[in-house]
Amino acid sequence: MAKTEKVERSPKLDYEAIVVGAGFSGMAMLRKLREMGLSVRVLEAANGVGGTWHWNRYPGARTDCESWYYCYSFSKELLDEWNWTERYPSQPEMNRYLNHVADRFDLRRDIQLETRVLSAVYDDKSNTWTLKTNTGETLVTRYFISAMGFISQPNIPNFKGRDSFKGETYFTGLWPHEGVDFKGKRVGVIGTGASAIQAIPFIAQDASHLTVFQRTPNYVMPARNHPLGEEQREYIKKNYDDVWKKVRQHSFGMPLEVQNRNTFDVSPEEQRAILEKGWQSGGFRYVFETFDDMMMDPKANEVASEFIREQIRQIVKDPATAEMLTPKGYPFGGKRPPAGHGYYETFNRDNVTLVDVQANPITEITPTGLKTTAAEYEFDILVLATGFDAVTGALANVDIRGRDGIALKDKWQDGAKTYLGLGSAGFPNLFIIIGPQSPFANMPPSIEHNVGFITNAIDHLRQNNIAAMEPSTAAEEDWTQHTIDVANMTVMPLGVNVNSWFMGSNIPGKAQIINVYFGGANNYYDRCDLVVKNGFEGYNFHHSPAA
Ligand code: N01
Repeated sequence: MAKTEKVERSPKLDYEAIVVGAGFSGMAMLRKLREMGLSVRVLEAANGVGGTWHWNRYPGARTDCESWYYCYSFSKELLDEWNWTERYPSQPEMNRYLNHVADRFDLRRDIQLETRVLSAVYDDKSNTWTLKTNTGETLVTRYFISAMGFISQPNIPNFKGRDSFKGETYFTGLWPHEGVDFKGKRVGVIGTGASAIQAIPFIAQDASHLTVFQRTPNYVMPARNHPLGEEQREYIKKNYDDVWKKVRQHSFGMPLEVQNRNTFDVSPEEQRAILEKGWQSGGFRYVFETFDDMMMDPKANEVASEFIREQIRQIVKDPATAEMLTPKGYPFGGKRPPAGHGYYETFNRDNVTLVDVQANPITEITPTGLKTTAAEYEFDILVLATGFDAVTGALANVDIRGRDGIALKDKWQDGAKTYLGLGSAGFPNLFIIIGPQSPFANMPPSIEHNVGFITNAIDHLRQNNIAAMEPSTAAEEDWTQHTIDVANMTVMPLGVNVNSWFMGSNIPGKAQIINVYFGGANNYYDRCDLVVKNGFEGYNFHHSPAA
């Protein structure tokens, strides 16, 4: 019965839904759409599932959210049977987990690997999307769902002589599966963002010499990783209901205790003691279990920033190196703060040199290394840890054309415009999981929430025999303005001058505007839930006949 109905409603469709990407988002979406009885295909450019955790295999790669909430919550059985081994799981462990999910829920049969989507074009008459792939396929679908990830489009700067280096070159986000042997090698690393900060201590252990080329010093919080014992694991498993309840209520999607305390509520001595406790607890606890105004009030932020600067001066023995590693002129949080594992300590090693390429920029890559305006450096291996065209980059890399042939890339030239990060006016039935202007928070809960919203939206269309939906221009403008307004209440936009991907300013020529929502993941979820409850207010519906 259902089969006949499907054929009548969708005679020209290859699949009712096509999901692009088989990481956390794509797999969660596939599972839900299958549950609804839709025909679904997931197209994935990589040769395996896992998204970020498939690609980013550089040494030291691991999460900086704690394992017990950086995971899916949808299946109690999965939560019970999976045993996290560390506070912050390593890339191999995350990749094993996501592959386990693919097997456990029999997802692989609908996932097509090594297939990159090149274009997606909307047809107004049939309300369908036509996708073309690098494998030569043309596929027609009704619902086009981007699960391409928040931070997935590599940024490899166009250095003069970029391809002239005769040694080995690796980009952190496209790391070879067989690994890289640094033993006895002279290594150069360009970049000191989260990827480099994780990789540098590991590379330093093996390299004969490591030269780190730093443009902007980062504020690096100590992660303080540790193995998880059986007792702690069992405790977490028993308390999962409480974990997810707290996650849902937290502005960054983490089950951490809100302190209800501001920096200047307490004396300078108490400030120090509280910051010290956060610093010792490690990772994002320094932000979320200390002072609530740290990311809002520039003066409060300066107290937290200065505390970190003091730690750097204490850890790094050479004063000149410590000074070079010390971030100045922008607030903690102005760039996305990374969590380190012995990062600053690595600069006490004899085989590690830090080079300031802010003062003396890189002028070219040479056959033997690179040149800056001040000196020439030689190495055997060059590691580019130069980041990503985050949030909008993966979408811009596909030629997406909506109604009237308008390209998404062109529409977003002056900055992304979305409604709730989930879609954009003029692009009916394009649903984006963790799109631009969605919360910057612990990703898996946001992904599951977005997947739930999209599932509800598609269900609404099918139940009401509606061909397509898209955000209204008014709703999109409101949301875009709201993301700007809330960001302006925080210190994050102050990172615009130090190449922050939050602001698009790490990519030359990209619009410099806040790319993410800082109004709280919890508030965002409430808002989305209300939109669903109110019959998808803010959306326009197309009642034209289905293809
Ligand atoms: O990238 P980045 P990333 N000349 O953009 C430098 C997530 N993540 O891959 O700061 C010289 O942070 C650039 O210098 P500057 C996380 O959200 C999470 O490290 O622009 N240098 C910078 O130092 C993170 O924020 C984890 O002045 C150049 C570096 O390259 C996001 O991914 C782990 C340059 C790029 O740093 C991106 O992190 C890893 C040039 N022309 C990543 N161009 C977890 O722990 C760029 N740089 C979960």
